[in-house]
Amino acid sequence: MGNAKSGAVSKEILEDLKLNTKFSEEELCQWYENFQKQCPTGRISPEEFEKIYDRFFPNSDAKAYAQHVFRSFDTNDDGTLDFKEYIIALHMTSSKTALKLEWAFSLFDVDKDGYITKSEVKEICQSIFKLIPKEKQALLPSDENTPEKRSDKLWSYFDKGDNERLAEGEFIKGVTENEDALRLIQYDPQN
Ligand SMILES: [Ca+2]
Ligand SMILES: [Ca+2]
Repeated sequence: MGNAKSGAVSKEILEDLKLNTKFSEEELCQWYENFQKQCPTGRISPEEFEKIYDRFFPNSDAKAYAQHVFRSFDTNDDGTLDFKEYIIALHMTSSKTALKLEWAFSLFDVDKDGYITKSEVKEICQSIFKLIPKEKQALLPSDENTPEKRSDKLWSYFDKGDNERLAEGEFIKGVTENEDALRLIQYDPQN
């Protein structure tokens, strides 16, 4: 413990992650050790990330959703997740109490232009819908039981025309003020 060994996580990244996540230094070092074992290259590819999601959603098709999540955490746009991006992802998605809304915004902002359009909402709703096992899809209310209906319903909470777009503040305000909207931007397998 505490000895700087080759291959250890850099002090700079460690300090940064301690500041920006709920993880302690010990936890982060443990994560790093696991990360290096599973990813000797130090980079997670989209395919590896999809496999992680497959394990969480064995009864549904998580591929499209995993690709969107991957994109939202690949902050430097190099097509891989490094340790820092991976830990931020873990921190954002493992939070049980509140979904991190800034992250949710970046998930929906598919082309990363700082706004969410109705077609982006539709694209993410389609990937969320695929996370829902077939038998649970059958139990959905009639205004949410297709990806199109789900995205129309979600979009209606933001009071925007079909060709208008949502800024981050408007998105966060909309889902904070409306429980239904908050529920529709995610899929919780426990429910
Ligand atoms: Ca990256
Ligand atoms: Ca956008």
